[in-house]
Amino acid sequence: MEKVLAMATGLVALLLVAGAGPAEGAVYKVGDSAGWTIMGSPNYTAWAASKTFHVGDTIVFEYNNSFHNVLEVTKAEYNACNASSPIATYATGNDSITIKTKGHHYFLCGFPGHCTIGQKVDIYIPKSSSAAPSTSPAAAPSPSSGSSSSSSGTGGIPTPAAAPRPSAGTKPVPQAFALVLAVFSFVAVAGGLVRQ
Ligand SMILES: *[C@@H]1O[C@H](CO)[C@@H](O)[C@H](O)[C@H]1NC(C)=O
Ligand SMILES: *[C@@H]1O[C@H](CO)[C@@H](O)[C@H](O)[C@H]1NC(C)=O
Ligand SMILES: *[C@@H]1O[C@H](CO)[C@@H](O)[C@H](O)[C@H]1NC(C)=O
Ligand SMILES: *[C@@H]1O[C@H](CO)[C@@H](O)[C@H](O)[C@H]1NC(C)=O
Ligand SMILES: [Cu+2]
Repeated sequence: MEKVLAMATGLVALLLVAGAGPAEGAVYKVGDSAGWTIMGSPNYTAWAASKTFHVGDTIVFEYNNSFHNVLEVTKAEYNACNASSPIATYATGNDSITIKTKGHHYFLCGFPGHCTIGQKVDIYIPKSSSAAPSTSPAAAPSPSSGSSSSSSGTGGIPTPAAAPRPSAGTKPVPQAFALVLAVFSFVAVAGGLVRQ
């Protein structure tokens, strides 16, 4: 009986690991159809305000890299349109950037004059975003969450991980949980076989 439970748990856990793929973050093209440009003077502040970003979402900058680039900068540099010492530089013309932390993420075009006339965007994820998980998805798995996973695993019923949330930020947690569960279950099965 214990063996069957453990095997069933392991199967569920493996399905969760395999099925965690589709629950990825949303992808937003900056400026939507306009892309990353100064043509038509898109209002990127208004564009960003129309979205609700979450940790794990990806923003895509599409542009002709003969005329534009993407620089991640500090708040002060963003406000001043100062492109002299960016945190990161992107220049492929098709740059996908996954937002891994809460707070502000400031981007501007480093071509002369472009930022000043509005080619800048602040991707902001409120600290209060996705209040459900108490542990930050961006943080490394903590020892406490690991032990709670294995102790709940003794019951053989994977309750919390069974309902994947739409929010991408929670993805790594159930995936890690399911992996722990799978390993635990197979160990349990192996142990049961030895005892028989
Ligand atoms: C862009 O949109 C924001 C938010 O809607 C607004 O406050 C701002 O005045 C707009 N900027 C321009 C240049 O129209
Ligand atoms: C960028 O613009 C230049 C000049 O208009 C053009 O020759 C080039 O093909 C464009 N590149 C892309 C990738 O669209
Ligand atoms: C731009 O930023 C750099 C580095 O933060 C700083 O040294 C420089 O004085 C700034 N330039 C202007 C015009 O504010
Ligand atoms: C940008 O890259 C994505 C995938 O990485 C691709 O689907 C898309 O067609 C690309 N866009 C351009 C304009 O190359
Ligand atoms: Cu530009």
